[in-house]
Amino acid sequence: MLRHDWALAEIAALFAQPLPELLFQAQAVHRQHFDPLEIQASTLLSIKTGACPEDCQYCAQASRYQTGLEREKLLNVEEVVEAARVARAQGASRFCMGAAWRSPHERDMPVVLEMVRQVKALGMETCMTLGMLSASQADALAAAGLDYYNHNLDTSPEFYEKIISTRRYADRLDTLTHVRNAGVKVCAGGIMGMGEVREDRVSLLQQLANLPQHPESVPINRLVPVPGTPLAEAPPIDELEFVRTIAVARLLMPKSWVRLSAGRESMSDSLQLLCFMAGANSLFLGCKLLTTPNAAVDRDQALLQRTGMRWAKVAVDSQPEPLYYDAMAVSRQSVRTVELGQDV
Ligand code: SAM
Ligand code: DTB
Ligand code: SF4
Repeated sequence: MLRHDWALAEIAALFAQPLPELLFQAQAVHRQHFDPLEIQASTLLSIKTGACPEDCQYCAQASRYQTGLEREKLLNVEEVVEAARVARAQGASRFCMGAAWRSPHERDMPVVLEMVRQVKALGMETCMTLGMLSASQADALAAAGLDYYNHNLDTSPEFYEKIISTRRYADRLDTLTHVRNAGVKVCAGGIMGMGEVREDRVSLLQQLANLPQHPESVPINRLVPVPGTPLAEAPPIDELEFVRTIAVARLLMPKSWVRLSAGRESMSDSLQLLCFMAGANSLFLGCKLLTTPNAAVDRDQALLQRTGMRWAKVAVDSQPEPLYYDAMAVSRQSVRTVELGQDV
């Protein structure tokens, strides 16, 4: 049964267990709802880069930090569709488009709506992360056929103001409400390793799990330290604490895709496998995240082959061409169709 009434003490008790116990529980729950051999792959594209007015201390794209990033205007629809085609050929089932905006300007909405329509027409799932949304913007994205909207809570309500001052935690929650009400699937998670303590990780997971409906997708990012940002020198989170966080996210949100998100480039294959065994079953595929490098596609393909795992194939409405790129010679029969939109 899915719960939405987790107390902080209960979550803290899950975290505090011996790691082998916690991993065993997380795996048991994972196997009730998912094929543990399948990993869902999303590819990211920055459709508008840099010059962001916000002050998120981790971010390469905030204009107030000297990160040396080259800013780029909103891409045109053709460039985005071409990138989506490449991602599909590499095995990605979802294409995520991110913009360095506080919130989308009305002037840009027709362009992003067209991006959604055309990427969807390739037979891929679509996701966007454009900052805060009004209810009417969320409705417009839903009408264009957007499958997911990513908007992270990033950290606990208590730690949030140490990381971002240009908007409030409540603003983030309001956007998630607008997305949910519009009927778009919610992708919401956070970043580990920003100097927060375990209580903050407990509190962030409580916020996510106690939403009226669990986010269908929960990205767990490990901070990518970006030179020039205030968090450039943040000490990295302990690896096993990171694994614990994934395991507890899996226990609290059993039917959600838990994504091992930013930070994989600097993780060993063994650590990534441990994260999968703790219940992570999704990742970003492609050599770049938004502005920073990601693990190489060849390395990810090899990781799946070495571990005997495979890409999850996702059912989408229109599928004009085969979605699955058979790079690792996985037989057709072994590609199980995963139905999304679980009843949470
Ligand atoms: N501007 C929009 C917003 O902030 O909602 C969308 C893009 S923003 C880059 C998306 C998310 O990426 C952030 O909420 C944060 O969780 C994550 N992120 C950004 N920079 C990161 C970094 N250096 N390391 C890990 N995660 C990061
Ligand atoms: C999420 O949780 N992680 C992605 C996606 N949602 C948009 C972004 C990671 C960004 C990492 C830093 C960068 O490349 O700029
Ligand atoms: Fe802007 Fe998003 Fe980066 Fe914050 S995380 S500075 S809102 S691009």
